[in-house]
Amino acid sequence: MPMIKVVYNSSHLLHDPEFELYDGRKSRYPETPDRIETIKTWLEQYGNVEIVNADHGLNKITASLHGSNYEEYFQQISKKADSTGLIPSNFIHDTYAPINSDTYKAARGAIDTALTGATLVASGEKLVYSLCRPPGHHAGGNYMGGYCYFNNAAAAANYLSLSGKVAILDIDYHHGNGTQNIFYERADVLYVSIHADPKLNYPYTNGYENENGRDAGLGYNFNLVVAKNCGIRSYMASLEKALKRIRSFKADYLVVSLGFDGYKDDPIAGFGFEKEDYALIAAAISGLMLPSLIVQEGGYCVEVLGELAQAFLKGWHEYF
Ligand code: Q9C
Ligand code: ZN
Repeated sequence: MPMIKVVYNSSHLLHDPEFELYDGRKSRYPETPDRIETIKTWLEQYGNVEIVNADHGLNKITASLHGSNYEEYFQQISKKADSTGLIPSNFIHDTYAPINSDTYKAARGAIDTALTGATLVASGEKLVYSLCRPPGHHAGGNYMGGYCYFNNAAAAANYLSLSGKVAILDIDYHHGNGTQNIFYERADVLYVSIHADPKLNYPYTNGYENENGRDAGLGYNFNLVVAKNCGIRSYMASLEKALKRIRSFKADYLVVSLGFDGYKDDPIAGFGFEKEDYALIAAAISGLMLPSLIVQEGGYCVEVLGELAQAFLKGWHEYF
């Protein structure tokens, strides 16, 4: 395994919601700080990685992605947050984006983590892994939801699009409705996602296979639906279709929205994947031979996340 730069930012620790709300009932919030800590610690011990701290001087780039009102508003309400963490507003899409007093700072750190990774890839690194938390792919141009506040992968892709064509491959269990929303009318950034059926799974409103893009972006959005617990064999068939579309697009850069919620024991999701399956998935993706940024999205079976990340990096073929 070559040495891989892993971008990290400790401000995610500040964002630790007390509970999740669904139908008026409280339950444990699965998107916890130890998710990222366990991946970082595991890779430091068992992976050939160099930990790089996120650069915080990159904030102008968010403004063009979400609009300056969005960031300003988020910063203001973070200051006023009460104990429920739920603030109804135009920007908040569902009850899965609780805001406490440090949420803005943590989310800002996550997007900086992605952007730092993107600057490294733009300057010649072949593979960088941004340990973003909170995750981002459910955050759209003007909404938060699904544990996501700023769209980290979209910010990275948008940055890389200044230097070439960018494909985003989203392999989180859930459809990245926010990423789709941000690039839906663009032809220079291709969004390809493999996810569980939105009729039965979050985000429900998007992720259908007939959503192909609009105007200039028509044909540059590609959704592939697979069944819950489908297993690696049938998943690989969809992954091959996804990779074929990316090859025909002739991308210069790849952004992988990497969720580990396909793991068989994930508490809220699951494609029935074994640990080693992440190495197979990575091997297939690395066959694209593109300079790539991996952006962490979901994955909630905390005790194995380090091993899943290690398997993924080990499976990524060296071509450099
Ligand atoms: N009680 C990501 O994986 N709803 N977000 C789950 C379970 C929200 C997942 C309901 C799922 C959001 C980044
Ligand atoms: Zn997910």
